[in-house]
Amino acid sequence: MDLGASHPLVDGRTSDSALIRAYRGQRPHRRPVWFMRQAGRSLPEYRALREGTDMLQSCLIPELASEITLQPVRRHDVDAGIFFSDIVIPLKLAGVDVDIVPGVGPVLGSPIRSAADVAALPRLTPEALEPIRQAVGLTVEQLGSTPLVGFAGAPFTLAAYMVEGKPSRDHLGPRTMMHADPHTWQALTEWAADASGMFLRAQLEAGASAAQLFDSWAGSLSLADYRSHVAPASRRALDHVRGLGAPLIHFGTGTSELLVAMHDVGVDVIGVDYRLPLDEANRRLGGAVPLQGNIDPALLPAPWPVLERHVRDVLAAGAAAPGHVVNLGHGVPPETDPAVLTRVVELIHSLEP
Ligand code: 1CP
Repeated sequence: MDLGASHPLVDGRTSDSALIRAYRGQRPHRRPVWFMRQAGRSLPEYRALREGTDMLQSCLIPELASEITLQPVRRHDVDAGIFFSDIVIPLKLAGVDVDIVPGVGPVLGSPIRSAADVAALPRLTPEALEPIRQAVGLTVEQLGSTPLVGFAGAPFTLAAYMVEGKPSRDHLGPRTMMHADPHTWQALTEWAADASGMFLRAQLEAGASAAQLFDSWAGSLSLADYRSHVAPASRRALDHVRGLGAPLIHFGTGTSELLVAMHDVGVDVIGVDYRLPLDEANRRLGGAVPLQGNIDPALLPAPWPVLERHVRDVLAAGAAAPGHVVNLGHGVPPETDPAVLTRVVELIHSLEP
């Protein structure tokens, strides 16, 4: 299965963009930049548009999701849009009782604790993903030569919410389950892999030019647990979109010790959080992997000269890698002044690539 002839990567709209060239390990005319969580609460126009519509509902109204995706691209002149959605959308579309509670995050009506709970999970169907395809289609029409990055949650991060039933700090529930009841754990992560894989595939087929797998909470795992109990499911999620020709990015936080294992599941690009300088990440990956990252979000409110020095340091460290896409080391904090993000983009675009 290939992307169709009218796909932006195939018809040439995005294939030569700075973003796609850097993801492919080249050095384009400017250092491309986008920000995780660039759409969302840091933007007044987002808050105005979302007024009165709950989070998951707004992801499923194609016109709304598309407009929210476009807002930061217009405002900041970033080199990519990130599709406005959420990692729990495939669960919602499968029929799982999940909601995003304001100020908390994803909450499940019935957490998954047993083999019977996993067996009772409803299956996601391709038809249920129609609002996602529509939203992506509307968005890429407007984006022109700016690529859209699609995304999904990795099976561990999704399973962490499903077992705990809500956000948690140490993810003890899922980390217990993978050892205490490995069969149930495997069935759960395979379910999550297929849901996320189908969600990724729907976005790529509808016009996204790259896809990022977020394993945001993988940093709570040991390397041994990651390799035995998590990596196989992440590989399975990506198997749904392998060979389409779109660059695949893998990102997590606190994953400095996992970078090689995260690359080994079969991705093109590694996203690095703010804890590890990019030259060291590049060294750990054998100098062979394009990198994305890793401006520390904590420095966004710092005085401009402090932030500017840090951004220049990130660019210098990223010059060591075969390709570098600038991003934050995690998402944009909601209280960020959007004018600062615009200024960071201007700075990066003004510097030698
Ligand atoms: O009311 C609101 O505005 C809700 C806040 C919000 C938003 C804007 C949530 C709830 N999700 C989103 C959108 C979203 N989520 C995007 C698209 C927007 C963009 O990036 O510009 C993306 C890529 C995500 C992905 C996501 N959701 C991740 C992985 C990325 C990361 O930040 O690590 C995770 C872990 C989630 C779960 C989630 N959804 C929402 C919240 C507050 C959380 C985190 C909860 C927790 O701390 O566990």
